[in-house]
Amino acid sequence: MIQIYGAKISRAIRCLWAAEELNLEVEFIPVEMSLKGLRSPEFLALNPNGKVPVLKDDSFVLWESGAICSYLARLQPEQDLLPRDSKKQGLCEQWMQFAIAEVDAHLWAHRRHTFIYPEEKRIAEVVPSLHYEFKRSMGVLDQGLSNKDYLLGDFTLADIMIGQTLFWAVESQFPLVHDSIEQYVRRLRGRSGFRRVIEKYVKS
Ligand SMILES: N[C@@H](CCC(=O)N[C@@H](CS)C(=O)NCC(=O)O)C(=O)O
Repeated sequence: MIQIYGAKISRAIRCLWAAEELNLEVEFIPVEMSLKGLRSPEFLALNPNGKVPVLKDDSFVLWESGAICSYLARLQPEQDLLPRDSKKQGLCEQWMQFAIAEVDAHLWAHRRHTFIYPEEKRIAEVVPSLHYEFKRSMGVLDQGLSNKDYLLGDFTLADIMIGQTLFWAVESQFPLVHDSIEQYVRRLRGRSGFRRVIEKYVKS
């Protein structure tokens, strides 16, 4: 069975959510989120970057949450979670990369400069620019949604990658700025696939 290494509160949720929407059974392997767990020789042999999520399918190993979600979706192509139509697939990947580069990156930098880095490495002056860039991305997302329930019309991996990142933004008290995005977040949280992830992996 496919194994997903991760933690309850981590980007592994994206992959568990994709698996749930695809009705794919996966085994969740919790990893100790400390340098001891993530930088152990055993874990570094799986992911030299020392981060979760990691997927293991027999001897095949894959890391980076977006790549893992795409791998899972390709196992069930008929469900079009990663659309087979090349133009729709391009748009799906566009939003997946936007999630990482234009939303996740700002939240992650904010976290590093507010509490992850030791105090002497934190640069308080970058924090306003991270809020500025995040807000700008919300404007782009608002336009992308333009009265649609999901970014491509139908639910796809783009919504999983953006959605989990927005849940994280809410926890970090980054305003979502637009009503359309607030409603989108509520719609995503209400999906049965996402609620099963919470029941199976987060609450347990
Ligand atoms: N771009 C990577 C980011 C992975 C990542 O930063 N994971 C976090 C948990 S959500 C982690 O393992 N952090 C440990 C560390 O940075 O040492 C992905 O999307 O998979």
